[in-house]
Amino acid sequence: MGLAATPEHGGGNHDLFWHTFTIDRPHVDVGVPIGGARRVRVNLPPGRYEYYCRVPGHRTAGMHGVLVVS
Ligand SMILES: [Cu+2]
Repeated sequence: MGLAATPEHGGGNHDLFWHTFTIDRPHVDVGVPIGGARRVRVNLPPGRYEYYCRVPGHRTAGMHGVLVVS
């Protein structure tokens, strides 16, 4: 199945720093520049995938979540 996910916490990146949309397994790692947005298409089997921003400090600041594919 196809799944389109927009990285960076739901919209364009309006912060003063870049972010990433990262999943460890399977490996997904998309950088989101300042003022930009990226769209990534990945094929994932049903399950739960933890995603996060790998910029130091961002994950602990709350930039993470769970992607559920059904
Ligand atoms: Cu971030």
